[in-house]
Amino acid sequence: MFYDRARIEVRGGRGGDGSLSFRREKYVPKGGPDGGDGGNGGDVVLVADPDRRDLSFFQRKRRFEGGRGVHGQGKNKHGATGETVEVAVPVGTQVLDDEGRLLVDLAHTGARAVVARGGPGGAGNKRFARPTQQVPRIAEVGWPGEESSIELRLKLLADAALLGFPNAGKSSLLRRISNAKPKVADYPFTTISPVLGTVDATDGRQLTVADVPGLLEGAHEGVGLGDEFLAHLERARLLMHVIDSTEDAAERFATIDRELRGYGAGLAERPQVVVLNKIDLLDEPPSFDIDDERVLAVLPVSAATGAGMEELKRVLFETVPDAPPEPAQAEEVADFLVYRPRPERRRPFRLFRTDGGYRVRGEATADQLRAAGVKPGDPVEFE
Ligand SMILES: Nc1nc2c(ncn2[C@@H]2O[C@H](COP(=O)(O)OP(=O)(O)OP(=O)(O)O)[C@@H](O)[C@H]2O)c(=O)[nH]1
Ligand SMILES: [Mg+2]
Repeated sequence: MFYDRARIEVRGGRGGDGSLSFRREKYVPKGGPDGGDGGNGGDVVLVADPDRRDLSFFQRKRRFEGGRGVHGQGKNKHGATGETVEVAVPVGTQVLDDEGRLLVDLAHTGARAVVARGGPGGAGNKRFARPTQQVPRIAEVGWPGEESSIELRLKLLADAALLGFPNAGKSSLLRRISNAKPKVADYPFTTISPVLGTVDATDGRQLTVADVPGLLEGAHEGVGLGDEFLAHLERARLLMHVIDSTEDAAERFATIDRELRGYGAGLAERPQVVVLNKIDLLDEPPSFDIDDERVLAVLPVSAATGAGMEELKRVLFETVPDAPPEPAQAEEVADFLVYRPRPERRRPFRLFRTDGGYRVRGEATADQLRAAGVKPGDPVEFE
């Protein structure tokens, strides 16, 4: 089973607490405050990994949490930052927030996106020393990390994609030209999830081709297996439109073309190769005259006998447009399609640990205090 969607929960690590400590040295009767700061919590980062094929991993694991920041200690020792948790996702994964808005597109190998930042560490009591308060008996508690529920969606990254009516012979063709072995049968919708195959040229070049479930009239509105699979075509630079040549090819071409236009996202402008399959069933070569600048070639073939396969491969390598160049620092950047400023990370209130309990500066509700680590029954004092 191929999974192209997943919903996961991510949470940044909690910041470490600041330390409440006083210097103790021989011959120094009253040492000053020396509590160090807590370390920041670790982030959760998605990384586009070419070895991941789909999102099935997230069927088993749905929660990811950054490492906790280490508490500060006496002698001004600051706590270490919590561990960054890297989560591998397939190249081509898009990240959406819980309202379905696109946040990030991890379209290149090595692209990274922080999806939950760790919470800031708390300040140690040394920072609260003032001329008027030389014995600060408070240290700040570390802050919880960001938390959110995000949706992952995978769009296949194939150089070319096969599309057409059910039963046209798309899977049979992919079996012929690539290393993939999708199921073939004489009923519609044999293929119910996309399959990727690699095609090798004699000179060592390689291309990936996607076999996408069959489309019907109205697919862009959800008819048949619907528009989810049209989304997988979005990233293919060449469309290979497969038509059963025993059918009315012009009519089939026009129907599928309407679906591409209806779906939008530039599919109707994509260059195409029309593949007239099943010529072994015809007495005469198929005729399909088309004057359309998107159609770069019309190829009569038979996936059953293998006729026309070498020509099909040759044309494929000739016509697939070059991939757009990878960004110079692919390891560093995710493609942020939508810029949205992060919510302000100022703490709504400050929470301190005291000798016996907590002290709150600012306004805080009971829920907020619980989220910040205060347990029911802990003594809390408001400033
Ligand atoms: N005679 C003949 N039959 C073919 C040819 N190509 C495919 N078929 C048959 O057509 C039927 C459908 O083939 P598939 O490859 O499963 O078609 P598909 O387009 O992947 O179909 P869906 O996955 O249902 O969309 C099968 O019975 C194939 O054996 C061909 O060139 N000649
Ligand atoms: Mg199929």
